Amino acid sequence: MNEEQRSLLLKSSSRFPPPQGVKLSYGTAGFRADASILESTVYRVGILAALRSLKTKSVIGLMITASHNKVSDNGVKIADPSGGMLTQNWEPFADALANASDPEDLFRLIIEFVKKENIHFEGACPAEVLLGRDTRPSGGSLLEAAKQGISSIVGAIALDMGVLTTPQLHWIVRARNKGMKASEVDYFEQLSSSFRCLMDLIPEGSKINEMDDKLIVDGANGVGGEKLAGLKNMLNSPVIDVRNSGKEGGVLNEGVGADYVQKEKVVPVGFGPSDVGLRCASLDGDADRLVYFLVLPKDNKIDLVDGDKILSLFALFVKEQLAILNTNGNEKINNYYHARLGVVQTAYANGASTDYLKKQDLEVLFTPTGVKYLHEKAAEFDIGIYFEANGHGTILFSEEFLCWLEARDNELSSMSKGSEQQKAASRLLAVSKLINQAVGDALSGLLLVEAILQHMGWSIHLWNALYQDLPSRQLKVKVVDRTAIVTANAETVVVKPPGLQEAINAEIAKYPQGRSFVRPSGTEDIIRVYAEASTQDAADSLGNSVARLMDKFLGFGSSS
Ligand code: NG1
Ligand code: ZN
Repeated sequence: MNEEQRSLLLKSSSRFPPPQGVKLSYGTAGFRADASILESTVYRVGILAALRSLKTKSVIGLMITASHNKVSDNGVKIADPSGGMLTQNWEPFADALANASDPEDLFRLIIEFVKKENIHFEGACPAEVLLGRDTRPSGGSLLEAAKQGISSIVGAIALDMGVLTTPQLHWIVRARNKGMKASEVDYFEQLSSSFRCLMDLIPEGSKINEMDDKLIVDGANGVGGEKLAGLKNMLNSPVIDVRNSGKEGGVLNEGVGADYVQKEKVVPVGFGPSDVGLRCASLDGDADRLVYFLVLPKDNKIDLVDGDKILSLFALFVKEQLAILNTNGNEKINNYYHARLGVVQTAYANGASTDYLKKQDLEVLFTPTGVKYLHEKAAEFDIGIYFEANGHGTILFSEEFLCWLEARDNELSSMSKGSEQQKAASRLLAVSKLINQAVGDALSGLLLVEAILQHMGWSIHLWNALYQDLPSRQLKVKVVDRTAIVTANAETVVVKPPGLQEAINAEIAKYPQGRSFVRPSGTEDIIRVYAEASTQDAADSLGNSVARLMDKFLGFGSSS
């Protein structure tokens, strides 16, 4: 590293002192905190993004968002060259960088890391970082901090992409690195054209009635509502009514949004008795989560159609198309590709969904919470479908399978255009273009749900009736030190502190179909308790008993 670089880093970092007495952690989804203390962190993540770009000789994304969290929070995370999350190997460096106490300390860490990773500053290819942010008011000043961080690496370029959903930025980064067209307009064009392709391939006779053509979407007063409003103009159907778009004066994620709807199981602000029975959906603040719901006639309650049910719908459709592709009438065909289809869930998946998926003969796997783990597992399949119950998920297609599928689609188009097999091949190709291959994306997920419902001729009621969720309860418990809990087996078993798992087991044994687990949150300073049982009262009671065990084993706090 030359003298110019050294003095640039030391000088710019002195303008971004870290907050005192705060320990920051990259966690499961980047850094998150009250926006007022984040400038230094975002500046430092800017440096990291530029270094990552130098290391990978690729374009890197930096997204400023705190997703479903309150409007006064903000956060920052990195999109790797593939459009996926930052490689886990770099997370310890991110933590160290964010917590470095002064410019000298920061500089020393960078020097050591650059050496270890063999990063060259004078390479032919300058660092390039694409910046995106959600609609939070703090986004503008944090974006400036990110730019300062990036430009403290000599020659690095920061490109402000403006206000985007998180999945849009990931999509753009992926497309740029694949040499494809990669603007926001290209994103919208790809989504809308593959959606129209799926709609054109809907089997005759599976038209659903007019009332079911309407979809009402809660945009969480965030970026998703605004983007959906643009996207819907490129589609002929369904009729999409966007509420809580952020333009009506509501507050981001306050009484609205996918997280609120999923966790509280009540209607979001702006929905009410006149929506009973209609198909409704909710996005989170940065539009990487999607849940559907039905408004019930009483008490602002809803019937939640969560990520597990979206996963089930996708898995059924993909399985059906694969079956059509691989048979001709009753006979198996010669040009056959045994595509491995897998579905990936976490312990938060409702037990009824897992039972249902297994009964459909699907291979179901579990990973710890955190999209990066699910994504990695799903990528092991030819078609890997993953979803968290909270509505974050997507479908990944392997390059090898896509290559075969394209060739097969061409072959079938010339031999037997319009045959069932050819249509199945075209549908799967359209799905691979519609659904975001980089991360879970509420907008592309929503269009795929809509296309599949039309294809099946299903109302939301029929979809919801695939299986009935077991009643569940989630609680948060504040404890002295959440890291005192150590888990194993995809977070289903506590290994530390000793005796806690036995105590949880004893509670579970009291309830028919009881299941409960606890884990430290990766995004909040709390322990999460999950409980499931045959009735809501039983699930509540099991959850409360396990929450009390947290107090007993980990020191006093308060459950909520
Ligand atoms: P934590 O706080 O680690 O539980 C939450 C979600 C995750 C994931 C991350 C990132 C639940 C129970 N947990 O993580 O699934 O979405 O946020 O946003 O919903
Ligand atoms: Zn989100």
